[in-house]
Amino acid sequence: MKKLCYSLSLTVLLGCTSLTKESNATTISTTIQKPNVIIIYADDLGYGDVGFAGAKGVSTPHIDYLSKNGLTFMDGHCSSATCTPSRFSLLTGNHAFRKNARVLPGDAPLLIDTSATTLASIFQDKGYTTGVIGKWHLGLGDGHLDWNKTISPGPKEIGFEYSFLIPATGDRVPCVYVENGDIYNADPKDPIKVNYKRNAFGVKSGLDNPELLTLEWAHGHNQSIVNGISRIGYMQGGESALWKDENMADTLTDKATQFIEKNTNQPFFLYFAFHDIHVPRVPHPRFVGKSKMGSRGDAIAQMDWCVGQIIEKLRTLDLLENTLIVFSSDNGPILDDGYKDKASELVGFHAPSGPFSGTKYSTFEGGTRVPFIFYWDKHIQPAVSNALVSQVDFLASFASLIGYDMKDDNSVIDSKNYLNAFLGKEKTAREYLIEESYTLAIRHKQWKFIEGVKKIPSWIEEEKGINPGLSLKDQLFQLDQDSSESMNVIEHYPEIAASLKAELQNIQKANKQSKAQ
Ligand code: NG6
Ligand code: CA
Repeated sequence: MKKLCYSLSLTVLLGCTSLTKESNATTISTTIQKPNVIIIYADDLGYGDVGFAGAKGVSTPHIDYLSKNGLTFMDGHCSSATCTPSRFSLLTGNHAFRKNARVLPGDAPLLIDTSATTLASIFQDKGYTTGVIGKWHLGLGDGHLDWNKTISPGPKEIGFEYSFLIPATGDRVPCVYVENGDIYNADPKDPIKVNYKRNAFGVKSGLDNPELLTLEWAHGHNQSIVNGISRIGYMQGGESALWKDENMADTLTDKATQFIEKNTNQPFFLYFAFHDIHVPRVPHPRFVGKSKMGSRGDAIAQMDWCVGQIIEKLRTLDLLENTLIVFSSDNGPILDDGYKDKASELVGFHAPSGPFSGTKYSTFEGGTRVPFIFYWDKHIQPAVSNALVSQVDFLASFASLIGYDMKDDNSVIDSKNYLNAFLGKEKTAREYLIEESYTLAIRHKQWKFIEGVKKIPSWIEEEKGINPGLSLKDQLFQLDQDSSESMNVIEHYPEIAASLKAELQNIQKANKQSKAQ
């Protein structure tokens, strides 16, 4: 077997048995080879959408393999119940409320400060080749974006050497890939124009030309038509570059496996962000009918296949033992997210959020508690962990893994080092955890406090048919007795609610000088 001896092999502090919850003060140092790290990030995949968590009507053998042979977190969270904020936290180590990050239109400027330390920049700093492949949704350019010129700033300016992107989401224009800042397969004679305010180009739309659609829209998504599907936003041109939704999983997986192949002899960090299972769900014909749940289930099967391709590629290249794989999702599940794809009608007994209430957009647990696996052959022992963990901590934890010193770093406020929990060496992690949606919630021990809102956005229930978990008043739930958050007990425990509210405010106030818990 080929042993990988990277020239940059480093000393990593691991294996301390007497750590305090936050301590970096490890005492035993072990020399290990510098591992590759791959974060596989599914989109809108719920806690219960995977086989090992009880999915019905679809099987996910490759994700189940990671779970069975890795460390599966039962209380693992993305930072927010929607995409852009979660991705922002994943990459910056900061909560999205600090930047007021919301779901972005496809022509938004880059949301991440290029001078900030990021998950990518720490790996780059330590000599890794870094790459991002798949859905971006963090904005591109400086606010004066011309899609026909090399786009900057973008992933490169925050630490990704290679990028192959869906710029925003599959349901937003422009429906083209961007490779290293340039439109993939662009034809300079057919420039691309994008407008999110109005149909400035007079193009056909889902609203005016429903006869052209192969997938009907339910709400929103009635503007430019690309590949028979109407999207959010208007675009013109770029015919040669337009993606085919049914080939997207193959295209992205090819790019990811090529990236791995190219970096066989040097350490790499790959952030592989799937389009699946976000809308529009248009799996390749070979996955159609693979589930009993229509296109949403088929997209889960397709996504699982992509995971399998990555594992297989690593195995073929003899890299599996030297690669730490994280599998997770950017927010909870959603059935109807704007297209008539029968996800609700065909869901049957399948519970996308598992035993929890709430989904994408919701403040209840189903909004942020997602599939969450750390797999590292021979280094992480197969187990289940009940530690309270968050993706916001990946930055500081991976910094610890690769020996990046964050002591003097002031751009990262919220990310904390819980490497020992992520490697299965400790059973506990966060004492407090923030969940973002239209409000903020804070978890502590068995308690969950949800801050009241001034107004409950009506569209969450009306359009999406989901319980937003919001109230005009503060709420308190006792999760050990009420995991579905059905009984607000704030009147019984006012002092607990008050202390959690105070802690939430402390965390909100934390800044670069006084970092959060
Ligand atoms: C919403 C879209 C939804 C989805 C979401 C972002 C409508 C009515 N809804 O505005 O379809 O695109 O934004 O999803 O347009 S996320 O996973 O990227 O956060
Ligand atoms: Ca998402």
